[in-house]
Amino acid sequence: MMERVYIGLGSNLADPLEQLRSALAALAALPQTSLTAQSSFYISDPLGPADQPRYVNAVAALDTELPPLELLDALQAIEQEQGRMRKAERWGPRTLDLDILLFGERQLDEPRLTVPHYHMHARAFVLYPLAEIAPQLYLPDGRALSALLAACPFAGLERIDESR
Ligand code: ROI
Repeated sequence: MMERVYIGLGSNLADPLEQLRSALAALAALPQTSLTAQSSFYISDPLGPADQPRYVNAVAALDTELPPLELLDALQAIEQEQGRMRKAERWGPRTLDLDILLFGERQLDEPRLTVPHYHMHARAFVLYPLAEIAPQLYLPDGRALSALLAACPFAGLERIDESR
């Protein structure tokens, strides 16, 4: 069975734009999976400790036949291959985060994986890129993405215009 999955990408270390570009290429190369859409890149103020660089964030859509935990393993392998380093500090800087935001209509609550991603509902750096590629989306609990967006200011966010 093919399912539509949305992945949040984020980086604020070691050339974040390049981190995201190579992560997207790695997502496109996953087995039993196709990359069907990618948002623009956005520069975002750090959520968490303020004494860290700004992030680059984006959202990608995949169609995949991989089950959730196999996809999670594959995403973690990409994070590791791109030299993921994470400081001990909670909510500190990272070279690459790949988060499963939504997995079809599923609601999962497992030790390794909670879907929908618990923090997605109020994060501008997730909701605005997601809306770019899936403006009509509804979450599994029936909430419209447009309603979440209306409650989430476009603050601390800057879309990178790559056509300039
Ligand atoms: N802040 C921003 N702006 N973007 C992120 O991707 C991000 N990721 C995180 C924390 C540290 C919470 N802050 C972030 O994991």
